[in-house]
Amino acid sequence: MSSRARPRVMGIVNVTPDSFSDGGRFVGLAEGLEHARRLIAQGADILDIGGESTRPGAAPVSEFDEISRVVPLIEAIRQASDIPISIDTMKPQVARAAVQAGATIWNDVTALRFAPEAPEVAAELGCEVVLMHMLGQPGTMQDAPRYDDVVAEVEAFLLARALTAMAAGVARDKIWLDPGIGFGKTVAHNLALLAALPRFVALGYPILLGASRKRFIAGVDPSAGEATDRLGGSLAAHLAGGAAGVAAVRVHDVRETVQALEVQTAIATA
Ligand code: HH2
Repeated sequence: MSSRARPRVMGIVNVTPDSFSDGGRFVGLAEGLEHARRLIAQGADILDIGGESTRPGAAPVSEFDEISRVVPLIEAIRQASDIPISIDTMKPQVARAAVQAGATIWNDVTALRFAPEAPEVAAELGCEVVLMHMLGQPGTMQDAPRYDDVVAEVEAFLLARALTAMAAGVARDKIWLDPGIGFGKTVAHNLALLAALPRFVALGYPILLGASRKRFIAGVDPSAGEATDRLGGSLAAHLAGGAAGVAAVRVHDVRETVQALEVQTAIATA
C-alpha cells in the first residue's frame, strides 16, 4: 500500500525531420503545435520540445536552426496552455532562448558536457535541469558499449555531474537525474538499469525515465522491429519506473501511459 503520487508524464514533441520514432511526422510549427495540443488533451503533465535528434547517424543541427525550430513552438504552446515545458537540447544558447520563450526545464542528454559554459548557463537560467547519462557521442554510442558494472558507473557519473552543476551554482533542488536508457547501452545494460531504478530513486534526486519505443524492447521481443510496435514494452518499462518511484517518464504514447500509471496507483492505494 502506498500513497505516493504517480510519475508525471512528459510528452515528447519533436520538431526534427529525423527523430527515431516519429521521424518526419512533426516537423513544422503548425504540426508541432497540433501535436502538443493533442498530448495536453491526452493528459501530459509536461511537454519536452526537441529540435535536434540524438539518433545515431542523425544530421547535426546548427544553433540557429535549432532555435528557429523550437522557440516559435514554445511561444505558441505558452499562448495556448500553462503546461510546464522542457527543452531537449545540449546547446546552452538553445536552452537560453527556450527559457526566455517560456521553458522551465533544460533536458540535456549530455548532462551539461557539450559546451564548457553549460553548467554556468544552467545556474544563470535558474531553471530545472535534467542530467542524463550517455556513454560516448550520439553518432557512435551504440558501437559495442562496455561497462564493468553499468549501474554503479551510471550512478557515479550522475552524482559527479550533479556535483559539477552545483559547483557552478545550480541549486540542488533544481537537479533531476536520468539513467539514459538506450544511450550507449546494450539490451542487457538497459535491463540492468531498469531493474536498478529503486537504487537511482534512493539517491534523493527526482529521476526521469525515458524508455519510450526504444530499441532494447525489440531485443526482448524481436517482433517489435518498428518503433511504433513497442507500446507494450514501453508501458512495462514505465510501470517499472512507477513502481520504483521515479518522478517522471518521457513518452510518445501519453494517453496509454497515463492510464497505465493511474491503474498502477489505484491498485497500490486500494
Ligand atoms: N531519449 C531521447 C531524447 N531525449 N532525454 C532524456 N532526459 N531521457 C531520454 O531517455 C531521452 C531524452 C531519445 O531521442 P530521439 O532518438 O531523438 O527520439 P525521441 O525524441 O523521439 O524519443
